[in-house]
Amino acid sequence: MKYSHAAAALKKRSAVLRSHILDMMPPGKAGHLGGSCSIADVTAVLYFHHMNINEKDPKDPKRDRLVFSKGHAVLAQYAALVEIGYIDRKEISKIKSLGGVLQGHPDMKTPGIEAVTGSLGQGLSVSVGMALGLRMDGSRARVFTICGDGELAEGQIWEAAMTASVYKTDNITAVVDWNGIQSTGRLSEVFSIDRIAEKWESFGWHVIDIDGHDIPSIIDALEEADRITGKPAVILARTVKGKGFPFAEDSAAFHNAALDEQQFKAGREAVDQMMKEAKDEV
Ligand SMILES: Cc1ncc(C[n+]2csc(CCOP(=O)(O)OP(=O)(O)O)c2C)c(N)n1
Repeated sequence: MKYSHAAAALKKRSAVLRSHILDMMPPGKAGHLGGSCSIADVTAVLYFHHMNINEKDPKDPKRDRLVFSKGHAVLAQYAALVEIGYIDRKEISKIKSLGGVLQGHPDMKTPGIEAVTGSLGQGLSVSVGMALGLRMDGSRARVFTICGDGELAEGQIWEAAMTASVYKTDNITAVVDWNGIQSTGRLSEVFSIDRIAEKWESFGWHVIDIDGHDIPSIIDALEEADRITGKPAVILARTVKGKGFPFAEDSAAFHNAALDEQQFKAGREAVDQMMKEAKDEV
């Protein structure tokens, strides 16, 4: 598919994010490759197209907030924060080391990180609180929250979903990274979560169902979510776990794994191919 110039530029951004994610996982160092790559395209559109951010000030009160409720996938967010310039590129190789700015799960010491997450289920509650607080302050800032489909097994997600709906929280948009796999296998085998769209609808949310790797669809979905008033919106982003790295795609094996030398090399080749394709599409 030929993209518009803006969409092609975003495709290139998501290739760069995947490149940084790979660099956070040199051979022998474990990391959450699968869930970071499934959400990389959504992350690129949010930071480099949709959200209002101040590149000079990660704490600008007017900024839109992005919370990774599925905190283990924060590599995608770190990659974007490096590109924005909030985090020094040199921190990439220091990830998960003592004194490093980037830890395995999100911490508010890291510039651009809005909440401590990693214990699944909590980030949506934090985000609803943020959204209500911003509204009370008369702020026009919006809150975006990335949830995993496996994470939807957490009861707290549904308490937050109810709360957002009761309080007509229309300045929050949740994105469910619907890759069909959690840490140990497919949702259908580990803990089946059926009728996801109907669940959100019955909790009072406006539901948008998209291909979570198609940049124009992501752009349109975020714009649709913005237009919804009087209720929160959720984007169900159909994705592929490990997207972009053929050896890791649609597999639970790379949920949190260390690559070997050969896989890392294959990953680098995949990134080079992604960059080339992104250029060809412009
Ligand atoms: C409360 C809690 N229970 C268990 C875990 C361990 N854990 C980390 S990731 C994960 C699976 C998450 O699956 P999903 O939300 O689908 O994430 P994705 O596949 O997109 O990476 C689990 C069970 C955790 N982090 N928090």
